[in-house]
Amino acid sequence: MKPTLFIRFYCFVCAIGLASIFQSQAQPRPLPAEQEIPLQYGADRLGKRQDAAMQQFRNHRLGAFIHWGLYAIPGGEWKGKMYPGAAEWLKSWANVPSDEWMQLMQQWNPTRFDAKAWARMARQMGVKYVKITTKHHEGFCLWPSQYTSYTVANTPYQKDLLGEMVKAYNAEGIDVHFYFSVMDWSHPDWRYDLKTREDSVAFRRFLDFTDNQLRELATRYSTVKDFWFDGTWDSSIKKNGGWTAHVERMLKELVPGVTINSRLRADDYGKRHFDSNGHLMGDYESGYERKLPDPVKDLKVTRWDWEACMTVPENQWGYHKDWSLSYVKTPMEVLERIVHAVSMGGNMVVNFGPQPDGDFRPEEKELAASIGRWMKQNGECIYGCDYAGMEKQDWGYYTRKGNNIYMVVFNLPFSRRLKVKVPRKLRIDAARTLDGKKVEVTEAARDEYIVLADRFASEKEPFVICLSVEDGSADSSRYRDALT
Ligand code: FHN
Repeated sequence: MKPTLFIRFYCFVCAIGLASIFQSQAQPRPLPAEQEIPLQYGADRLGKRQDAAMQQFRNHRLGAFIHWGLYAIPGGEWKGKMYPGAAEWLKSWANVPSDEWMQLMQQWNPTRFDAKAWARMARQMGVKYVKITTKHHEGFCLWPSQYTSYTVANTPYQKDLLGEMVKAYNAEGIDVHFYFSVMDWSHPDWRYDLKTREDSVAFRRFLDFTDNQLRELATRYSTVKDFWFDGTWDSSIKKNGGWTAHVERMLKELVPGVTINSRLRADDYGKRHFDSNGHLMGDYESGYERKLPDPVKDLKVTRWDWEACMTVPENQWGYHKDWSLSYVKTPMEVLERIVHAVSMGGNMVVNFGPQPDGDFRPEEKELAASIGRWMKQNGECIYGCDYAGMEKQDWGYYTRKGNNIYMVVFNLPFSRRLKVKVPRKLRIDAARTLDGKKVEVTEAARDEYIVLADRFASEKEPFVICLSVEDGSADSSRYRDALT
């Protein structure tokens, strides 16, 4: 091998090796252009998508997740035993065979389901989009799919739940996103890996079935704005990077402007989310599940669009009867995660697991109402906002929209003086509350201001101060660095 070829090959092997070690963190640095390897199924684009549909996705910032399926019926309990793991995985925890699990369909009759009430609750919470589990790993479809009998049409309820939801959310001005699990425990052709020729043949049938279901969803519900894939981590999918690229293309042809999460994709080498050259596949990174970037160290996330999702108990997506089995976040903790995500240029999706009767548990209703009250007053610092480019301070988070920088204060110091360090050449002209009352701000040192938060001393919830800023030539001649 020629030395240059050898170096390129060596770099490639290192890149693949490192990539697989850090696979789950999924945030590699792109390789220098000259070291990139040719890929057939790598990223379709470099950098963020800039069209109107993507801009809308980004501006929304706050969404809700709905995990609803047969697993809501047992709610974490099988044959008298309570399983503390995620309720939507109960079939797997309790080793229930698929045909036995699917008997639950005979009990699926959510008589208290009221799509309009669900949509009102979402609007009052201030979410701009809702992600609905059209089909979770168990394989039960909330729409009357013609490609399987495991659908809502064959339950006592019969009606197209997904259709009702799409209509009701859209009527409230809320976008609908479709969660879709590729892994389908109910399908005889699903495979975790492809070890034999028979596996490959069966799995090809499975991929055709999945194509049909996706085409069906995209055409039956044409106002869908996003497909959010899950259950794509197994070797069988990683060996079918070409299929994942095809699905993204197919959906984009069927639904102009649709957005697709990074979880769908695998490249030619089975590398997921980011291809072997370090470029994001899909439209936004979707690896932040029940976790967030480090607010100080992980600023690389501001280079691509991303969306995080989180549960309210530690790890329950579907309805679980017993929330006392793990820590349950308070509304203010949930709020802090929402603000944190926006401060890092991401979206946040808060999960709800409706009861089998179609109503929400009281804790979820209370959570939606508290977040909604706060968003009504303070949504200006969330919607359409982005990473502010400011040094993080202990009192909370910054977000930014144009010349407004928002300070979202979660920890008021005893001094009530909030330090604001600005990048060189950024000047703060004024500070105000969101309802327009002046807040005192003083230039305290070079590139540093103090905002006096006296008037907020009695606040019981996080509060917001808006700084009007100007980029340009800050006059720092009054302050000079110490000569040491
Ligand atoms: O296994 C699922 C889980 O049940 C849930 O749907 C979450 C939502 O992001 N996704 C999977 C795990 O990554």
